[in-house]
Amino acid sequence: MKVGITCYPTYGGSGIVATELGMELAARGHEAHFITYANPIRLDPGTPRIHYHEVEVTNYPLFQYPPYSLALASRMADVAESYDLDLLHVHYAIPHSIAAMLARQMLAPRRRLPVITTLHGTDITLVGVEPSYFPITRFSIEQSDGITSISNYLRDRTVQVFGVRNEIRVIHNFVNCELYHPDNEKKGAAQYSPNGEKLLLHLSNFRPVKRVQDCIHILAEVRKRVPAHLLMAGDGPERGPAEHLARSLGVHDHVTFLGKQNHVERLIPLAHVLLMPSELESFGLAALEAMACGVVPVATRVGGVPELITHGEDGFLEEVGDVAAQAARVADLLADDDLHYRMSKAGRWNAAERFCTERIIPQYERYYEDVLHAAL
Ligand code: GMT
Repeated sequence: MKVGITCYPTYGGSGIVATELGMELAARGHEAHFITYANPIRLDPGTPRIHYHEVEVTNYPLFQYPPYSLALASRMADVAESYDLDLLHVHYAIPHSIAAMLARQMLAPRRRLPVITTLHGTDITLVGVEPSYFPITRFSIEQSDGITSISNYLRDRTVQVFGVRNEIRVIHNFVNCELYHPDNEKKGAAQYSPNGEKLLLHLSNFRPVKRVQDCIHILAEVRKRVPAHLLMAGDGPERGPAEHLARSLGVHDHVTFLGKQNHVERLIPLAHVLLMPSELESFGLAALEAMACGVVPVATRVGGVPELITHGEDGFLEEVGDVAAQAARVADLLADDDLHYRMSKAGRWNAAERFCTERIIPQYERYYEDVLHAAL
């Protein structure tokens, strides 16, 4: 199959899923054509059967806002025609889905071009419910030839909020378990904690929904019981306030802000525990990547997270904002090697058995077939 993929190419779960999906499809013999404004961060464009088509947005003094969606639609139509794409698979509803529909319409006199939209989370729970985007988000869901969502939670929420009637196929996030695997020796950890403190890790785009400052409070609480060092990987608007908080709580020497990371598969296995104190997560890709690496997640009981983490078995789930409870779980894990070992093994098993690429990618392939046949 020849699949056109559009996503946000910078850091963020939806772009990561789209990029890794394209790479996996290419590895399975399909052609993946990325149509984006920049090379997606985890994409190696030198890979066989991976193509990258940049969207250039020409500006003009008349435009207060450069019309990216129109440039994207034009490029999608052009690439679909030139490379004879079978379908467009867009990640994140706004504006990718609408641009894809315009491309579909542009080609309609000559050929079919089915559009599949994957809903990731904030496109529904935050952006989509904004009054200015609500009607067009609903329209994009209703008019897509196929819709997938990354959790049962997100599917149910979409139906409830938008009242849409078309089928939404749930295809969970996935992880490449060969690339993401445990490192029991954790030798590389010494560069961050020369005194041997165990590492906690937070990995996100530092948006308010991630409650990044909770990580700093958790570290401060944990350190009252057990020595620990916190790695903060990623960047975004909440980084400055988190750095400030670390200084005011007197723990700044025990936190390293790493900024955006290109090879998280090398970083994650160095940690013992992943902190994911989010206000909402439709799934929680970072927790899945951590579990594949044998790192135990301490997270919040929100959204689709319970579809991934079983409380007390392969991670802990606490209430949003309950920093004391989350810190107590972290301290228990750091202080009790047997507990950590059991949960780490269970997490790796869960990731490999239920969410590895071999299980999930065929679900996308089957869905593409279903949509292509339905479109005939
Ligand atoms: O929250 C992020 O990391 C960004 C966001 C996105 O759309 O880029 O992530 C969402 O998609 C991820 C991949 O499908 C999910 O694992 C995240 O749970 C989801 N984030 C939220 O729902 C807040």
